[in-house]
Amino acid sequence: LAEKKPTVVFVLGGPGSGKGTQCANIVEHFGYTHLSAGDLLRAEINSGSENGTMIQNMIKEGKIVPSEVTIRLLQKAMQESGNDKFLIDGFPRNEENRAAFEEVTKIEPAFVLFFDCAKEEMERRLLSRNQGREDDNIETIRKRFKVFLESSLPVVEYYDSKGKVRKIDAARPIGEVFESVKAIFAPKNE
Ligand code: UP5
Ligand code: MG
Repeated sequence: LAEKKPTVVFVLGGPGSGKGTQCANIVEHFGYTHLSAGDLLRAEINSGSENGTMIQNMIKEGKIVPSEVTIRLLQKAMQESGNDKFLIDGFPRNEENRAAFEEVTKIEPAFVLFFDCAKEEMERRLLSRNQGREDDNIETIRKRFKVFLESSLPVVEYYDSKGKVRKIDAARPIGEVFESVKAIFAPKNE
């Protein structure tokens, strides 16, 4: 018998749209393992890996790290988790990420959760986060927005064309956003 493929939900949205915040809530209620591609890359920098400096420079510029690096970290985290349900947060960020993940893992997402939020609101959130992220300064934030619009939104559009996008208005308070998220994950009862 073939091994059962894991369930993957991609969680996408602009910088500061609330991906990490909402994923923490989903984990508590629905038993998924949360894998933030950005967190995995930051951990890789801190581990002193030979790729660390390259990753750090790319994050500082808001650029997308080569797929092979990110996919290797995601696969390793999936294997080590022991779970078979994953929220992949902040990945895929461009068409090449998307195609490479599918090619390497043969996994297609069950659906894509997309947090829709105005740029002004995202900028406000990032500038007041104060968690010492090297990319939370106005110059890098502007670069992150540009990359999001040019490279990441087309991935959302691709999945939308396949009917896989669940779009959430993420500009509301955290609890209200989670009510909408819950409605997507909860088993439907008539
Ligand atoms: N907050 C959250 N929800 C709120 C709400 N509803 N109302 C008011 N405030 C709210 O939230 C951001 C802040 O807003 C927090 O202070 C929160 O309390 C508040 P958070 O949940 O952290 O938002 P999130 O969408 O996760 O924002 P994040 O900054 O993590 O998004 P990015 O997509 O920019 O960052 P990520 O870590 O995914 O990527 C960083 C960089 O890594 C990228 O720019 C890129 O250089 C690199 N990267 C890759 O190269 N490849 C990848 O695959 C992934 C990342
Ligand atoms: Mg995040």
